[in-house]
Amino acid sequence: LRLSSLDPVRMPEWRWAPFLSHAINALIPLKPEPYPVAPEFLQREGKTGSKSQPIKVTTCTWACRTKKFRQVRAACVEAGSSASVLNFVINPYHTFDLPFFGADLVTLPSGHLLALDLQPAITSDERHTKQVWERLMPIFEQWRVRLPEGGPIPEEAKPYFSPGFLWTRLHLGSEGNQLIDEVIMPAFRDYLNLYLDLVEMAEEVSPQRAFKLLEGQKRYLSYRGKKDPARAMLARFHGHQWTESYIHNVLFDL
Ligand code: DBV
Repeated sequence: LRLSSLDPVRMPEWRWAPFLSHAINALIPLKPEPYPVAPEFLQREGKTGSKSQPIKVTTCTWACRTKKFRQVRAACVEAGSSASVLNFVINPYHTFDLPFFGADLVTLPSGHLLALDLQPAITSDERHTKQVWERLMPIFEQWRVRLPEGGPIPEEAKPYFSPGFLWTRLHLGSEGNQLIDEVIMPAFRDYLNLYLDLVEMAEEVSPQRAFKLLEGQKRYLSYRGKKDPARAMLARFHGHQWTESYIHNVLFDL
């Protein structure tokens, strides 16, 4: 039983544990404090599969806040051969001109879906994107050449991505696992290092600017909540009511 959002996520067999551990360790110098998460969302058990071969599902939430982060949260799903997911988002306070850090690491029976990005809160605004993208692009170029293209993403989603959106689909098995170790893990570290460096340098903006950033953050999170690709899966595992409340009151809660 998890009592606080800072308690370690304990899920044996969970594919993405090394990624969350890395991120938590990288956050320690920022003195993370617990982020309030209601107990029914800290840890939830469910079942999938068939009557004769049920599969146990666990969904856990790890979350914190820091001086510059309104909310850092990880949605962690472990459902054996059915699914293993880490969806990790860093939400900065809107008083800093910072993008979101977003990672979606998804293993399904059909393969791995892997997404990594520093996503803008406001688009078509050089002050918000220029220094981020200048430093992100070389990192993106370094890793994307080693990965197959993930394929098209919806047109309406494009404003919410950066040009450094790393997005791939990999097969299950040893080849995919090797790419996860040799490309996805170091790319995750690089994206997070860059992000934490941008955060360290960030200074508070004017109230006018902060208002604009807040509007942009709300638009982004409302889009993510409305279009959450995990909605159907979570509803199957844990029911519609719990899922809607989890999406709107925990995952995308601004
Ligand atoms: N995605 C979430 C949350 C998840 C989650 C909160 C709790 O935003 C998981 C879990 N993503 C998840 C699952 C799927 C995807 C797919 C389970 C598979 C859905 C399915 O096939 O049934 C990146 N994630 C996707 C897709 C994209 C992203 C483009 C494919 C969508 C599709 O094919 O319709 N999600 C997207 C993105 C970020 C992100 C860019 C941030 C970097 O979190």
